Amino acid sequence: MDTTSPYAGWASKDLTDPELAKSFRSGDVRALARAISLVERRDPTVRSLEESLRDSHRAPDVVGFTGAPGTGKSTLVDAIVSLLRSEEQSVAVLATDPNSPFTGGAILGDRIRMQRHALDPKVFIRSMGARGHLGGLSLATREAIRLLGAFGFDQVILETVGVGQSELEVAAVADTTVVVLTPNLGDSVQMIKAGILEIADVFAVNKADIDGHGRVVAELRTMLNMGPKADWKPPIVPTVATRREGVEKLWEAVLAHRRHLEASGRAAELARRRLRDETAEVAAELARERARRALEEDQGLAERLVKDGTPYRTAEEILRTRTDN
Ligand SMILES: Nc1nc2c(ncn2[C@@H]2O[C@H](COP(=O)(O)OP(=O)(O)O)[C@@H](O)[C@H]2O)c(=O)[nH]1
Ligand SMILES: [Mg+2]
Repeated sequence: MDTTSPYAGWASKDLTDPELAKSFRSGDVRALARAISLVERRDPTVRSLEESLRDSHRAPDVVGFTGAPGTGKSTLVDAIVSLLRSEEQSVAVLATDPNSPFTGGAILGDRIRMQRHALDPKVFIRSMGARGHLGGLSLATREAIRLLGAFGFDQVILETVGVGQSELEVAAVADTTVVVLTPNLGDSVQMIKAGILEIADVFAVNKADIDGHGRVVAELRTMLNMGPKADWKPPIVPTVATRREGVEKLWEAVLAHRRHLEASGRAAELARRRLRDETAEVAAELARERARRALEEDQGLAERLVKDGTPYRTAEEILRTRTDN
């Protein structure tokens, strides 16, 4: 069990919300939802919550679904949720939309589609938006995943909306990334442009009930064969999400990739690197906050900065001399 915390070592102010931690521990899903909102807002309360949840830290398995809008990601995820529930596994779905300033209620269509699971306490579905934080979504997503693990979820599924740099960042949070394509050639062109093919551990070629499906699979195979030899060759799984066809095979492929990560030692390496990256991001966030506050509170410092025009020196001075956060 890894209890390393990106906030460890930072003096935390008295921001504890014991009620929240208590409800969270008792398995109150509203406490979980609230904690995720705090994470999204970058609210410092999360730090004390993290401290009080240290002993229940548990890293869940994370699989990400990415691909152009309309390829059937939500339908596939919904089918996988059903599959996991039939195995008595608990599952949380985080739908992330880097372009959406809205949270909680965003991606309404997806929420409606997955409503069949709405009354199941072992299923948690939640969307997260970026709220204008550059890179903030992947940080918030990582923290949300940690909360979901502490809450006790076995599996976490990420669904990203759209294709772009921020989707890649979010996908990098997952242990296994499933790229969803369809017989629509436009999708694959978009994917290639966005560099999304490279991040695929598994391909789902969805809408196998539509013409042109075989051609996309063949193209993909050719493309993969042209790439450098790697120790993992992404399997290509045809699916018809609406009829739940191929979904078990798809999940099998995800599990096979997980076993590969474990067997090759990559899983542990990835976990370690992620925690380090996250800690660096959190440190940057805290330092930025500290600098902003110092320049607001210390007029002398702010004046000197304007007079000398030395942001580096001033930043270093702030980091050296101020210890608050
Ligand atoms: N024909 C066909 N339609 C599908 C399939 N999977 C999903 N769809 C439809 O494609 C549309 C977009 O699906 P959705 O899951 O919302 O895609 P997302 O935007 O990638 O999450 C919906 O109307 C689905 O019913 C499939 O396998 N075959
Ligand atoms: Mg969707």
